[in-house]
Amino acid sequence: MVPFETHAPRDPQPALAHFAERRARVAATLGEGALVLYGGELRTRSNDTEFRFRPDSDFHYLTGLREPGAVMVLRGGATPQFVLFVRPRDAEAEVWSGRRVGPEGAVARFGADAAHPLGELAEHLPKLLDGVPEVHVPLGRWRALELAVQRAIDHLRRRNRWGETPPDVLRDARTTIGEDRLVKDPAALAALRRAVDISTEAHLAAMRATRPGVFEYQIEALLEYEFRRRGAEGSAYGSIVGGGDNATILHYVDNDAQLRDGQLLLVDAGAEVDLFAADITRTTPVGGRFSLAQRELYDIVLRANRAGIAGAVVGGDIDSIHRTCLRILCEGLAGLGLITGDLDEALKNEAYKRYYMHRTSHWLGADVHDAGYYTLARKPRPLQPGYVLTVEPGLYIPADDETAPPELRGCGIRIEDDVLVHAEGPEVLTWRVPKTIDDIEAVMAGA
Ligand SMILES: [Mn+2]
Repeated sequence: MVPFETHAPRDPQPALAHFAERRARVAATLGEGALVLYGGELRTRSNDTEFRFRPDSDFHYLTGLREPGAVMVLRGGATPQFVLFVRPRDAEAEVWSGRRVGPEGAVARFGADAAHPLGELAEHLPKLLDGVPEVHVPLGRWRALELAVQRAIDHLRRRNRWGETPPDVLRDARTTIGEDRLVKDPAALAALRRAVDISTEAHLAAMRATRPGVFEYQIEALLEYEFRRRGAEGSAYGSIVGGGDNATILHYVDNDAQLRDGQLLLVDAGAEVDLFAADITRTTPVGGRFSLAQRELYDIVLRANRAGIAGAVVGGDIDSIHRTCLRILCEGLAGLGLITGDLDEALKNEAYKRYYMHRTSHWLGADVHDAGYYTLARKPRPLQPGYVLTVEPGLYIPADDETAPPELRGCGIRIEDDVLVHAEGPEVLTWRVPKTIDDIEAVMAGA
């Protein structure tokens, strides 16, 4: 088997122009203010080994730099505008733990107007913040970064009599950048589309491999093999592979059970490409065919998924999408006898919560649950062209629910698509992942 030849390798030195465009957009919102971000650091996995480094999404979104221990300063009204602080070059350390870009590389390759070793942050930060009225820093995210900013402000305050002016407003940088990240730019969309593409192939492979006797972790391994071999960085989040009543555990990640005939398998998995995430869920019958009762339950969720997607239009909002889905799910639950009485009453008293306990949508982007507020001034935020969101209704029937038909007990179904809002209407990025009963059964039968 030579499965690699058809896939273009990832460019180890990708074009960086879009990062400069993002900085220009964000800088234009800063006025005379400054933005200070930290890229994060290595985290211990056990004893002296670490998790693979994954930079902070905001930091990477504006720099493209993937090194631990880097700080960026972006100023709206002064030069140098874009300043990076990075680990200095160190031949011996680089032999052990990998190449470093160093201050020179930060200028030459990453477009910084100036760059310094990280150890000089305390010396330079007051100069960069002198006369800046407000500082945007992620509040409550990196204690060391907030402390460095605080110290720089203290320094400027003490020097006020000598002509220096401290900032006196701190703003949450996540709000500032979240606004920009909400509307996906061309580079973000290209990465998202590629993440979805790769995830689509992985879900198809998972469907083809699903059969009685297979273990959940084997499906997980297959998904992640497909992600990596097709050039994704890996999984954007812990893959959920849950057969039978494991599918009723929303964040099930044990993935260690053996699949049995008659069960449904819920797979929630997505690849990460250029640090953008796909997020896809499909539910398939382990034995290749849905039972009649399973079809009935599946159809309810599919109808909710489609109605929810139809609501992903300019001026719509994720609260209305959620309510649309809830109504369809509740009608379905009533039809199955799982909730009784008046529909509006059931919606109001949340009788459905036993079977549907999560929200229907979240933003999708560099983080799987992406940046940007959902609610503004206590009102749901209207959708705009360029927003990307998930639509993921589900129904989860507890294994011990005596009111449910026996064949539905321990069934969990979720159908999750990634949707891009256009002025003309919703685009389902994940349209190629089969979701009708016929299409799923055809793929599982070898189509
Ligand atoms: Mn999701």
